[in-house]
Amino acid sequence: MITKYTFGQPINTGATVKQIPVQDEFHTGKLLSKWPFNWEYTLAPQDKVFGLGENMRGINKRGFKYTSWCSDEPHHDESKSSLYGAHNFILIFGKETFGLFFDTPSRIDFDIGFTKSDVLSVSSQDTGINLYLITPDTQEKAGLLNIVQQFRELIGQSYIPPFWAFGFQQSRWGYKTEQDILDVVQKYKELNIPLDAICMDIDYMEEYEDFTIDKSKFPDLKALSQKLKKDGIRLIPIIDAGVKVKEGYSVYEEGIKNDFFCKKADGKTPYTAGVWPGRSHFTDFFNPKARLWFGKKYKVLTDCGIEGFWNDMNEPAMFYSDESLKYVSEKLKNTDISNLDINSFFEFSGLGETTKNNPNDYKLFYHNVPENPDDPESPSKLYRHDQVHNMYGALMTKAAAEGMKQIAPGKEILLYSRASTIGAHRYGGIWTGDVNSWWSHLEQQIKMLPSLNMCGFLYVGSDIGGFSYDTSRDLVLRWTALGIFTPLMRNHSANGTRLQECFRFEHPEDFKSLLDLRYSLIPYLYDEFVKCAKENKMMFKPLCFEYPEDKIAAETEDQLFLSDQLMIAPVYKQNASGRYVYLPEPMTKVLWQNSKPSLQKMEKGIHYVDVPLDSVVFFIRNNQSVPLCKPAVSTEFIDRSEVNILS
Ligand code: MIG
Repeated sequence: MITKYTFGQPINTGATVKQIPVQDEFHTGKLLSKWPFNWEYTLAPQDKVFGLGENMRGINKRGFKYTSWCSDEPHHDESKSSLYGAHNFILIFGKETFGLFFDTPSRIDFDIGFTKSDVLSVSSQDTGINLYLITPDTQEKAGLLNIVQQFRELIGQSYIPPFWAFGFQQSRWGYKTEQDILDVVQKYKELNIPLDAICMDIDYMEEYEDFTIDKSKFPDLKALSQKLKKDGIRLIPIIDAGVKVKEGYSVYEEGIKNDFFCKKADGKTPYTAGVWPGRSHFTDFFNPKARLWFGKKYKVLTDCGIEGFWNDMNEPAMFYSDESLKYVSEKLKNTDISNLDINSFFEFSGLGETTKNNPNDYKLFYHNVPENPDDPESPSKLYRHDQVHNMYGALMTKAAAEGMKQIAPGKEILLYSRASTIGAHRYGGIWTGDVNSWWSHLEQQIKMLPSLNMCGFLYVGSDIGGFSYDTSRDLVLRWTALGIFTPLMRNHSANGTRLQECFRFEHPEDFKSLLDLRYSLIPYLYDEFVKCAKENKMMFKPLCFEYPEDKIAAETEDQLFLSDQLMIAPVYKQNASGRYVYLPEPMTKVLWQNSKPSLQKMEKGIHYVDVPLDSVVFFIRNNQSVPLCKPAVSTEFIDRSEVNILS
C-alpha cells in the first residue's frame, strides 16, 4: 500500500505517474519538525537500510551519511556522500519493513545510523517534499520485492533501450579523428572481438560546441556512420550541458533570442560558467519550450544516422564562474606573498580548486518552474537553482527524449546520462561516472547495481577498466567479467591514462572469450531486461531479497541474483585465482573459458570457487535454465534461432 504526505511547498517533479491521495498525519517514526523537514526513526539492531541508488558504500547503507546533491565527483571514495545521481528512495528492512520515497528536487540529507548508530534521520529545508510511504502487500520474501515493485509502479516504467544497446561499446576520451575510430574498429575486427558501438567524446565537436561536428576531424560523419553500420557498429556522440557563449554560434544565438538560458537574479543577464567550451550558458530545462528546442538540436546528429547519445556534465558541472574567478583573482592580488603564515599559505595554494562546482555558484541563477512540468502555459514560479538542483540532469535527458520523439519518430534511440534523479529512469539510462581504475571501485560497482535497480534505473553500467588513472590487464578482465552482465557494457577511460581497449593487452583472445559470453547471453539479458522494466522488477537483487531469513545471505553484498535465473559472484581482488561464494540453494556452476561453458552441480553452502583470469564463473539457480546463443561479432548478426539451454 502507498500513502502520500506533503511537507513544505512541494514542486511537481514529474517523478511519479500515479495519483495518490494525500493523508494528513505521518505516523511512522518521529516527525521532529514538519518544515524544515526533520524526521527520525529508531533502528532496531537487526534493521538494514537499502536504496539511495547511485552512491558509495554497501548495499546496506547503514552506518554513514548521504546527501542527495548531483555532483561532478571524480574522487569517489568512502568519505563521499554524493555522486552524480540523487535517488531518494530508501527501504528499511527488519523490525518493520517499509519503503520511503522523498520526492523533492532539493538537497536532502540521510543520516543512516551515522551520528547515532540506532537513529535514521532525514532532513531537508528548501522547497518541499511529497513523501510516499510504501508498506508491503504481502509477507512473501519479507515484502522486499513487493515494496520495490509498488514503488516502481508509482514512478512508471523504466526506459527500454534498443536491442543493440546491449552490445559492447568501446569508448575513450582521446579519440580525436575519424581515423582514430577506424583504427579501433579495425583492431576489433582483426581479432574477431565483438563490438557494437564506439563512443565519441568531446573532441568530435568544434571547440566543444554542442551540435557541431569538427569537419577537419570528421569530414563526413554520415558516411562514416553508414560505413560502420554495415558491420553492425554504431557511433554514440557525447552532448554536454553547457552552451558556448560565442557570437555567430547558432545554438547560442537562438538560445539568447528565445530566452532559453538560465538567468541571474536580475532576471535579465544569462548566467555564465566555464566548462569545456569555455564560458557557457545553461539551458533552462525546466521550461518545456527550451527543453524541446534543445532536444530537437540533436537532429544534426540523427541526420547523420546517429542512434545513441550520452549526456554529460549535467549536474551541471561548472569549472568556474565569472564570480568565482573574480574572487580568486582579487584574493591573489591582495595576498602578500612575502610573508605567508601557514594558514594563509594553504588558503593561497588551494585557491584554484575553489572555483570548481563551487556551492555559491549554484545560488547565482534561476529557473522558471511550471506547475505542470509538461505544460509551457501553466503558471510558473521562479526558483533559485540550488533549490531545484537535482532535477537539472534529469531534465536534460528528458529534453533529449522529447526531442527524439519529433526528430526520430518511431525510432528506438539509446540515451544515457551522467546526472539523474528518479523520474529520469523513464527517459534513459545512466553510467556511473568517473570511477577510478581501482579494485575497490570495481567492488563498489557490484554494490551499486541493486540500489540503482530499486530506484528504477535498469539500463546501467560502469566504465569497464576504470576511467581515471592507469589500469592493469587483470583489472580490465575482471571488470569486463562483471560488465558481461550489466545492460550497459562499455569500456571507457580518460585522456592521458593507459590505453585500455581489449586489443592493447597480451592475449587479446582472453578478452574475446569474455565478450563471446556476453554476446551469447544478449538475447537472454535483453528479454529479462524488458521483463523487469515492464513488470517493475529488479534485474539485480541482493541475496537477502530472495532469502530474507538467511543469515549469510543477509550479509553477502558481493554476489547478486540476476533476474530469476542466475547468480553472479564477480572477482574483485587483484591476484585472486578465485573466491569464496555462498550458495543459498543448490546451483549449477558455469565456468566459461575459451569461449565454451562447462557445468558443475553444487550444493548449498560456502565454496571456494576457482575463477582463472581468462574465465567467467556464474551460477544457474535451482531448477532454472539460461539460453545461450552462438556468439556474434555484433548484435546485428546474433542468431536467436539456435540456442543452447544450460541448466
Ligand atoms: O570533465 O568528456 O564523466 O566520461 O570522458 C570531464 C570528457 C568531462 C566527464 C565524463 C567522462 C568524459 C569526460 N567528461
